[in-house]
Amino acid sequence: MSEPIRVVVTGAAGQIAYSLLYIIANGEVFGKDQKLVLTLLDIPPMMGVLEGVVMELHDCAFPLLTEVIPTADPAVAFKDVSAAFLVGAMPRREGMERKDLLSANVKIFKVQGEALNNHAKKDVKVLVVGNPANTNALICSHFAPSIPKENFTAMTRLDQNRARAQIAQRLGTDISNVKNLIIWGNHSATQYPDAANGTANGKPVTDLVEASYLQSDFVTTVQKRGAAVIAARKMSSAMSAAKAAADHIRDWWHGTESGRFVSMGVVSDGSYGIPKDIVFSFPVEIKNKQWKIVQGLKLDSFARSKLDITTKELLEEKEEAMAVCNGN
Ligand code: NAX
Repeated sequence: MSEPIRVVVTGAAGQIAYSLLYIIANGEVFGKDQKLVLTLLDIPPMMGVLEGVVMELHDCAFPLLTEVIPTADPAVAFKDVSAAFLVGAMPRREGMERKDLLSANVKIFKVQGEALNNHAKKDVKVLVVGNPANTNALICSHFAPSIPKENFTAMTRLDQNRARAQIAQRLGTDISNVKNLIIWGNHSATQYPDAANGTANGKPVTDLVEASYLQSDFVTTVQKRGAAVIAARKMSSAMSAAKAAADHIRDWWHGTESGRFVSMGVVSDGSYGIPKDIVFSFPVEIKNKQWKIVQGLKLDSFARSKLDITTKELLEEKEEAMAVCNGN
C-alpha cells in the first residue's frame, strides 16, 4: 500500500458526485492499492446534505478511504491535492441566458483556479465536468499560472462513451470491440462525434455502417443525448457522467494501451489548425501521466466544416469569459 493521496471532488453534494464518489473510493480510478483522502467541496447551504454523503461514505467501509473532509472553503478543499474533479457549477435556470450562466461559472472557476494555484500540488491533474466545461477549464488554468496548462482538462469522455454505445448497438457487437471514436471540440451541441477512425472488431466503422447514418443521425444523437436523458429522466445524466469522469482520470493516471485513443478537452497547441489557447476536445494517447494529441488523422471537408462550427463557439465563449474576468 502506498501513502494516501488527496483527491478533491467539488459539487460533492450533487447528483454526479453521488455516483462518482463511490467509484473513486472503491479504488477504480487510482488503483486498488492506492489509499485516499477525499476532500469534498460544496457551497455553505449544502453542508447539511454533504454531511449525509460523508456518513454514507463511512458506512460503505471502503478499505482505501483513510479520511473524508467536507468543507465549503476552497483553501481547505484544494490543499495538497493530486487530482481534482471539478463537478460543481451553477446550473442553468429557466429564463437564464447562456451569457448569465457563463458569467456565474467564470467566477466560480476563477476562485477555484486561484485556490489550486495556491494550495494544490504542482502536478495536480484537473478535470472540469461543470458546464460550460471547456471554457471553465480554460479560466481555471488562466488563474493557476504556477500549474502547467496541460494539467487542466475538460470532460468529453461521456460524449465518447455515448458514441461508442450508439455504434455498438447498431452493429450488435460488444462495446469493448468498438474503439477510437473521436469527439472534437466543445462539450455542447456543436461537438463533432467522428467515426472516421473508429474500428469495430478490428474493421473500420466506415466499412460497417452507412455514411448517411454516420454523417447525420449518429452525429445528432450523440450531440443531443444529454437532452434526451433529461426529457426521459427529468434530471440530467449523472451515473453515466460519473462513470465518464472516472474513465477520464483513470486513463490519465494509468495510461492508455497502445493504439487506443480517448477524447479529452485540452488546451490547443494548434494541432489540426485549431487556434491555440482554447480548450478543445482532441483524440489523445497517454503515457507516464502525460497526454499527447494523436497526430496525422485525416479530416475530410465535412469534418472540417463541423470543426469550424465548434471552434467558432469556443472562441466566442472565451471572449465572453475573458470579458467577465476583466470586469467588462
Ligand atoms: P447538481 O446540481 O446535482 O450538483 C451540483 C453541485 O454543485 C450542487 O451540490 C451545488 O451546490 C454545487 N456547487 C455549486 N456551486 C459550487 C461552488 N462554487 N463550489 C462547489 N460546489 C458548488 O448537478 P450535477 O448533475 O451533479 O451536474 C454538475 C455539473 O456537471 C453541471 O454543471 C452539469 O451541467 C455538468 N455536466 C457535465 C457533463 C460533461 O460531459 N462535461 C455531463 C453531465 C453534466 O450535465
